[in-house]
Amino acid sequence: MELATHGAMPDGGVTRLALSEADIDARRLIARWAESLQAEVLADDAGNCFIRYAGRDPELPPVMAGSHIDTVPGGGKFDGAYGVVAALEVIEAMQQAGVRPKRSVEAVIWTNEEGARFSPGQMGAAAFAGTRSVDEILCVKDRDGVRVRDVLPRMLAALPKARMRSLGVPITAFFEAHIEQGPELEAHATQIGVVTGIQGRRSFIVTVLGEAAHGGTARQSERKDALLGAVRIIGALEASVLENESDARLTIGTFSLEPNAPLVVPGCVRFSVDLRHPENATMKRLGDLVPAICARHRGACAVEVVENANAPCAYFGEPMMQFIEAAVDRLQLSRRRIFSLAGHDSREIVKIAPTGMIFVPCKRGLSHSALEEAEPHDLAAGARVLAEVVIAACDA
Ligand code: HGY
Ligand code: MN
Ligand code: MN
Repeated sequence: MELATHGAMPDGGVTRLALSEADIDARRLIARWAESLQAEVLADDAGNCFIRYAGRDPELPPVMAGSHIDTVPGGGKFDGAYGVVAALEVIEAMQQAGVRPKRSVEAVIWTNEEGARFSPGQMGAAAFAGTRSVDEILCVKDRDGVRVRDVLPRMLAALPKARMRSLGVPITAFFEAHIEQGPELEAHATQIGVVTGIQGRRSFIVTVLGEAAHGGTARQSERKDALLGAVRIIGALEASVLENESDARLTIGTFSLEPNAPLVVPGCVRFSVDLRHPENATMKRLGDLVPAICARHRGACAVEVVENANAPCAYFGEPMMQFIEAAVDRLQLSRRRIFSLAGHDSREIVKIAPTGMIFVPCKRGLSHSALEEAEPHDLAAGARVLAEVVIAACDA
């Protein structure tokens, strides 16, 4: 709740975009919490932050647990933030119980999971996993032309006691607790979701280039109206991509037009296409349709399609799921396996270390909304499962 005050919106939602003042203030707050936990704060060149509780053998690769604290505009209090706070709770519980595990525990804040300001997301986790270069992510610009490299130093300067560490240190395992962001656990009155994997995602930026013209005089037949072109393309995307594909998800999340004036025929329209599907072959087929559909329905305009993310389904594997299930059973909580339709930093970390996710229910499955809600007893149950798996992995 205290974290949610950073970026709080009047409607109860949270807008805490990556590397914004709210994000920086939130990290300052977590660094203060770290001090009271007698834990050390570390950071890397991608802005990922680690709150480290040293183990008996500090040389062993740490067990990491965490998530992200950046949100979408008008997001909720729990998406991401829950996983970071739960990881801090694990450290606090160990510290208060006087438990010093064999391996160190690091609570992690991955930078820019949402990609709402600097796209695509999962930026910090991808840099840690080595799947995206730091140089590349530092050049990414937001819609005002501000680059990651222009704001990252401010965030690091806000953590003066943070010890810089190289990217991608070896880790024993990574665990992410997260709200489900879907209705399944609530519908089945189940306390814990043991996540089997994460559905695939492809995203594109489409630019429709027409010609600005006088809205009153330009002949309809001679217009290169970028808006009408974009509307035709989006209509065709919806018809082609979603037909007979009930598991497909298509989101046109950003849309801008120029010059955006009532009396001017729009000369340029830019919009995002976010496509998801739980099967890789179908994901590939549907994603490959996007450029063809844009070309076919562009009319008199030109169209440019740039694919800026192409992530196949990720799977956490049987051993990890059984490892988490054993912990849930020790705590005598109800559980079910669940496939994540939302993307997470774990998608990147599973490429380099044993990784598992723990879901807890959220009200009506709502997320990326001010209406996002979760019950304290569910959040606590998830944090206890996280503590169980972290301590088990520490002492394995
Ligand atoms: O988009 C997603 O699925 C995640 O919330 N970033
Ligand atoms: Mn999230
Ligand atoms: Mn999210």
